[in-house]
Amino acid sequence: MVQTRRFDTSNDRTRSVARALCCLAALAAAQHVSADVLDGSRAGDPYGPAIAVQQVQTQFGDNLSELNAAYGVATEGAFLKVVLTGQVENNFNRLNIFIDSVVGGQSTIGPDTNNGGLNPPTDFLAENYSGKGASASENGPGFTFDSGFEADYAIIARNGNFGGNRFDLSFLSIGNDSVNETSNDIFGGSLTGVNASVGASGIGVGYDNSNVAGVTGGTSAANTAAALAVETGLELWIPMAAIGNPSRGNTILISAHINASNHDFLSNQFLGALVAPQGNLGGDGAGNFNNDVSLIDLGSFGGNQFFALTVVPHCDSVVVANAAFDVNRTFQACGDLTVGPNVSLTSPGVFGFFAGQRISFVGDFDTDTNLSAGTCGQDLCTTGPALESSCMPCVGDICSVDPPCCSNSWSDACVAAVESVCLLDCP
Ligand SMILES: [Ca+2]
Ligand SMILES: [Ca+2]
Ligand SMILES: [Ca+2]
Ligand SMILES: [Ca+2]
Repeated sequence: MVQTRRFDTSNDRTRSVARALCCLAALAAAQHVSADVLDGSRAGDPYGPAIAVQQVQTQFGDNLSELNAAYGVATEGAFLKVVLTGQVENNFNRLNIFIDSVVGGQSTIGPDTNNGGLNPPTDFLAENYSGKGASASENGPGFTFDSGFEADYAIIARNGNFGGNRFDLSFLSIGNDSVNETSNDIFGGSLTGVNASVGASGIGVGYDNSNVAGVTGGTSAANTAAALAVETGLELWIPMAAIGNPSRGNTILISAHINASNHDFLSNQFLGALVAPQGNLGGDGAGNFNNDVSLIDLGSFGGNQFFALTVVPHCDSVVVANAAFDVNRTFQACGDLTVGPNVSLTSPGVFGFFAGQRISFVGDFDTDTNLSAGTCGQDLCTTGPALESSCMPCVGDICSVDPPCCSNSWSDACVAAVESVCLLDCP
C-alpha cells in the first residue's frame, strides 16, 4: 500500500516560489520574441525533423507538383503549424490536406448535402471523392483512407492565372457541413505570399514555390536526402480552435496529396508517401482517367498515407491538474507552472517542478515522493539577462550547447533554443 504525505497548500490562496521577484525590472524590459515565421518555409523554424518524407518521384511535374516532406507542431490552445515542402503547379491543381483531429469523421468520403450526404459542397470535393453528383460517375464506394484515419476537416490549396495570378484556399468540415470556407486570391494578385488570417477560421497561409530540387520526375524511388533538403513550400498555421481544439497528448493525423484541378485525377505525390515504384493513381488506381476518385482505397496501397503529430502543451503557462502520476516526471513551464488541484504523485518516482517565472500550488496535492523545484527569474520565451543553468533542466540543456545563454544574455538564439533544444513551444 502506498503511503501518501499530504501537502496542505490551502484552497484559498496559491503559493509561489518567488525567486522571480529579484528580476522584475528585467522582466519589464523583456521583449517578446517569436521564434517561427509564417513565410512558406521551414528555414529557421523550430519544427524539428521531418514527420514524413517522399518515397516516390513525381509524375505530376518535377518542381511543378511535388511533395517532398512534412514538418509540423501542434500546440494545445494555439496552432497546428505544418510545412509541406515542394509545390503545387500553377494550373489550379489541388493540394488537398485532410485532417483527423477529433473523434468521428469519415474514413470513406461521402456525398455532399446536395447529393444526399453530410459534407459541404465546397469546391466539388465531396462530389468527386464520393462519386455522387453531376461532376462524378459513381465509379466506386468513395475515396477511402488507410485504417485508423477518419477525416474531420480538409484544406484545398490551389493557384494559377484566371483573370490574374491568384492563390485560393478552401477549408471544409468532413462528416458534417459546419465549415464551408473559400477564400480567393489570398495573396492579392500573386501566386505566392503570406496571409496571416484566411477565412472565418483565421488560417495563416504562406506559400513559396521557389523549390528547384527535391524529388525528380518519374515513378521510381525518390532520393529521400534530396527531398529532406527542401525548405520551401506551403506553410499553414491552423488555429486549434478551427479543428476541434484537440488537447495535449491527443494525436492529429494528416493525409496530404496532389490532385488535378477537378479533384478527379490523383498524382503519386502523397504524404505519408506511397511505396515506389508508383505512378499516378488517376481515378482508378492504375493511372486512368475515371471522372472521379471514388474507387481509390488507400488501404490497398502499401504503407500509411497519413502522418501523425502529438498535441503538446504550450510552455508559457502550464497547468498540471486532476491527474495521478506514478513514474518519474519533470514538469517545465517557460513562464508559469500551476500544480493542482487534485494532483497525486506516488512512488516510485522523483518529480520536478520548474518554471521560468513562477510555480503556484492550487489546493492540496498528495505525494510520497521526492520533489525538486526551481524558477529562473524570467520567462524563457523572452529575452533578458543570462540565466543560471541549474534553474531548470531546459536552461541547462540550452546552455550546454550555447554557453552564452548562461554567461552573457538570454538572447533571441536562446529563446529559439527553447523550441529547438527543449521541444517546448513558445507563444
Ligand atoms: Ca516558416
Ligand atoms: Ca523536384
Ligand atoms: Ca476524426
Ligand atoms: Ca495505404
